[in-house]
Amino acid sequence: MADTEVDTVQFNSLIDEFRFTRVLSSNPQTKLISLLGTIQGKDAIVTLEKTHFQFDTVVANPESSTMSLHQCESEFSCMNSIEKMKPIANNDIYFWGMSVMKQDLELNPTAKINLIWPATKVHVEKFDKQLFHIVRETPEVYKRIVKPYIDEMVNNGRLKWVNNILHSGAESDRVVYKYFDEKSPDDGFVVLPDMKWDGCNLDALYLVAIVHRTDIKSLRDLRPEHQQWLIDMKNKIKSVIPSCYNYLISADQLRIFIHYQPSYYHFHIHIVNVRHAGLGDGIAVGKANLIEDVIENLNYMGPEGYMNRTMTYVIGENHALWKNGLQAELEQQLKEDGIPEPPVIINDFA
Ligand code: G7M
Repeated sequence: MADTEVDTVQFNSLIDEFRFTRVLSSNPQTKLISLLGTIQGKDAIVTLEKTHFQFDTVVANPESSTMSLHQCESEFSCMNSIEKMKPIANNDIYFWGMSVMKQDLELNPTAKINLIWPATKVHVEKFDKQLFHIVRETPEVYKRIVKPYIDEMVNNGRLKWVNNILHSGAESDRVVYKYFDEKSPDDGFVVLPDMKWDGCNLDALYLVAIVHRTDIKSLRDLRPEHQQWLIDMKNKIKSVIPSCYNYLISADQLRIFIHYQPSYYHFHIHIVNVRHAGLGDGIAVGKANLIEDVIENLNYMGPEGYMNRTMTYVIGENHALWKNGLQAELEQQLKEDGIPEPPVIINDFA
């Protein structure tokens, strides 16, 4: 089978073989639930996401994520698709109840299913419920704690999916835009739908731009000399992406940002419809850095760029960096800042 074809049979049978272990996380706001289970004895993570409603909206042709868009109020538009209704109550001018809506695998699917199999410990820890903290990463903390972790992550096969996209034609039928000039191969990049996006509902548009160069692992590696490269990439994205979607989204409706810490240490950029708010912490401060701000910040940094900056971000207790030193670092930082430790709360209700 070519790399670009989706192996429907394999996907179906893997989902059939999934044996549930426990719920990793569940979010009623984003309508997402992640389950841990096993398939053939190996850890598997299934994430289910209820799809958004359609109403006179733009639906991309499921065969392609780019040009073939149609705008319609069809039998699947939200009001037209109501098949059954059961009232719950009413009061004065207020009425509420439940409904069953018409579903169709191509035109109005119920949910998007993501499977990671075999899932590594890092995957399970990322999806698992956990407490989060705000921590300051100084340049010294970066060198001592974070850099060794990145070096390990880059060499442990976690970037296989990135290399598959860049060099082995994976997801090539979904690529929205490719820039490559033999004279400057380092400037090359590929834009394609992020695996978080169903590729249909433009309100939830989520693309990822993956660069060809391998010397930039994260925001930390950006220096003033990269500023023009970032500007060019941002301008290409803003010029091309609206045209890929028949200008139903405009350049100023693209939220373009970079995660720190990212999950994958090969430089990539998130491109999301500004209307899309249901992304959990993915677009929150303490994680997402707008590309415009990054470009601007490079004006005020020395030649070492982000390497000399203190970065403040959110880290989960399951993250290896937390256990590898950021927890101890945070305790030290709070002490140095003179922030008192919280009182020990004794539960004597028992
Ligand atoms: O947090 P970080 O900046 O590392 O985000 C990486 C992004 O890559 C996330 O938004 C993922 O949903 C996306 N992503 C991860 N994988 C494994 C894939 C993949 O195989 N294909 C595509 N298209 N996107 C991916």
